[in-house]
Amino acid sequence: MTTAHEVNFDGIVGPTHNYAGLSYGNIASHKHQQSVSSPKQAALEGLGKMKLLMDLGLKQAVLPPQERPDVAALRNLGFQGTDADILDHARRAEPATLAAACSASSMWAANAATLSPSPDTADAKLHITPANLVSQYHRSIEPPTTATVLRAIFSDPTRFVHHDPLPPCPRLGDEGAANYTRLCPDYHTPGIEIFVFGQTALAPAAPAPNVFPARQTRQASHAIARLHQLNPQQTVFVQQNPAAIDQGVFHNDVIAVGNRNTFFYHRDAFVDTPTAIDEIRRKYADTCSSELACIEVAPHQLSIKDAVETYLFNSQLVTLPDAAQSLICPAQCREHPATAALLDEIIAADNPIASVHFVDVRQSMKNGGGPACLRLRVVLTDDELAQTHPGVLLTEQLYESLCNWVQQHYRDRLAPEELADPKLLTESRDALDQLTQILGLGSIYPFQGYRSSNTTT
Ligand code: SUG
Repeated sequence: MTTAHEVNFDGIVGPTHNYAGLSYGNIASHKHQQSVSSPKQAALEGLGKMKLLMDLGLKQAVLPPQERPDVAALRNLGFQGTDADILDHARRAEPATLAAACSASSMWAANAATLSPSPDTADAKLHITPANLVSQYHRSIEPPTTATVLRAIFSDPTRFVHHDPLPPCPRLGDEGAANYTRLCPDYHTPGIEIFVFGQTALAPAAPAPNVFPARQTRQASHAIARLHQLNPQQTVFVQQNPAAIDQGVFHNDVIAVGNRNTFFYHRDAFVDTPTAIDEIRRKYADTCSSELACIEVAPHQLSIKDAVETYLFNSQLVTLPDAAQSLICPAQCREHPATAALLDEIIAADNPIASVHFVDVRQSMKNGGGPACLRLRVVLTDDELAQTHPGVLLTEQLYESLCNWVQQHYRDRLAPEELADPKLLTESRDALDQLTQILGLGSIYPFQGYRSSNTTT
């Protein structure tokens, strides 16, 4: 019999992790702009979370960070000279552009792509579409390398279908699996796929003055569902509540999470939550011949503001080897009395969530990225897993190598004014060069193709 697994692919935090306040609508990013970061601590926190999941008996994998500073992106904006000149010119002319070219934002792998697993697609293949991430410049430069990495990891064309990112325009803004949830009785059986978007139909008109524009459009969500050959009876499109977006819910995974037969969400997550939940329940029952467990949090139990502050819904909801489900929560949830009390209630109640594990990913949280943001879920059958590049699958040995690699290459602290330091560029490239060897991925970075006359000496 076919079995399938959910494999969490976590983005490794890159050596230039910093706080630049780049993300409009992301409260944590705004609040911490210009503070000093610790790339080393951030990367070790991320690896610590991956190790916890591996130790819990789950399948865990890694995605390499992108090449940053992205000198080629700065060159495309007209900055000229050697790499060191370009960094210096950008620093003086447009520090925010320099910071964007240095962002380690690919760590938030939930935004890397949308993947529809083979039990759901008409051709029974796994479909992959990298997100175009057009809404924020610093993220819009991620898709080419994301596509290269995903193609290197899932290289078998008989099992994996790679689509190009959607055309990069605001009407088709796509932020990947952060706005997507799959529910199913078991990973290898057909499930329903929920796409959450943030704008009204045809004309994404100017938002009201106090409302942040959403980052995922209805048109983008529909396009992905068509490309992935999903059955409309197994697909649900839901609109995010603009008032929640306005309070910092810039992706749906800040206010809802689902796994297998369980959907955990805030009552104010969607425009018309009762109707959305009715459709989700009905399509789940029709597709899966069983009942969905819905765990709804009401505003009096937890306000949207507190949900955004603690990132409760940005927990990972996972199925442990004994079939019980567990929430992997940010440590902030334990430190916030109302959220901690709510978690106690959820564990005690009659629902599939049986336990909670807390993880400390503070460096990422300060940029608005919790445990769920850091991972891209990929459902793979045994056969597909066997065809996946093995070098990225986490083992004890790989974990040790990656920790040593971070210790060797990453800075303890990085201040905003250090981003133009040509030594940071050299250090980062050296680190990434070594990482591709550790992961056995071959050359995937632009600098590995043209590291010659133009590089800093
Ligand atoms: O896109 N933060 C990311 C956080 C992404 C969170 N992902 C999910 N919710 N799935 C973003 O807003 C901040 C970078 C800075 O300000 O330096 C940033 O890009």
